[in-house]
Amino acid sequence: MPQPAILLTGFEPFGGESVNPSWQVAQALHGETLAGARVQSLCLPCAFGDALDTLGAALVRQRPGIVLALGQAGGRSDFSVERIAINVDDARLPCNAGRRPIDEPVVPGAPAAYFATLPIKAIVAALRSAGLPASVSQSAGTYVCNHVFYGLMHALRRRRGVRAGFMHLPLLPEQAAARATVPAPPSLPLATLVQGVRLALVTAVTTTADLRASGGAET
Ligand code: PCA
Repeated sequence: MPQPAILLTGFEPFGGESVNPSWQVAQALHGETLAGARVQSLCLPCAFGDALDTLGAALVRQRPGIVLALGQAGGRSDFSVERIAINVDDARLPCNAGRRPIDEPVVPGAPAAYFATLPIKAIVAALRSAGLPASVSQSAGTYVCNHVFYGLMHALRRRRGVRAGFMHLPLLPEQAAARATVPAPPSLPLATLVQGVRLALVTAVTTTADLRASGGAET
């Protein structure tokens, strides 16, 4: 039986960078068929509001069965599988459209948070078994990535059977090398990022009940 399509999103560069690993990875996987499910990739603007307009149109047009949104997380060292999206925008940097919301809801009047509906524990376990560093993350921040993650989960709240989530990725080595910080921030090569996201998607397609394994943290 053919599997429902996968919508895989990445972001355009932001914060003065010329690349964003999330879009590099999504682009590399566009058109692949994983465990019977075809991947369709989409680049989102790194802009409050506009990103959700672009994503919302794709959800209507493509009717995916699985959605994985990807984003860059400078400073993180592993595949960071997000557990929860929160209903707040609080930007330290202006987004690419120059917007800098402070303590505004993503969706006024909507719930404080939504949980990812992808099997996050199974994804972390699959990546680790393949020798790739991964963990559950308890916060996707309060910038455009969390905004997209929250808006995605809100848009899908009544779509039974459609599962979605968010994964943050470390920088690419060339981005880390160009940063002025000492030591340079952690990074993973593009081929490794592509391998990990591919495995995460295969796991999402083939796992319906998540693993019961600890993915917690004390802080
Ligand atoms: N990372 C940013 C926004 C776009 C991206 O790739 C974030 O973590 O919010």
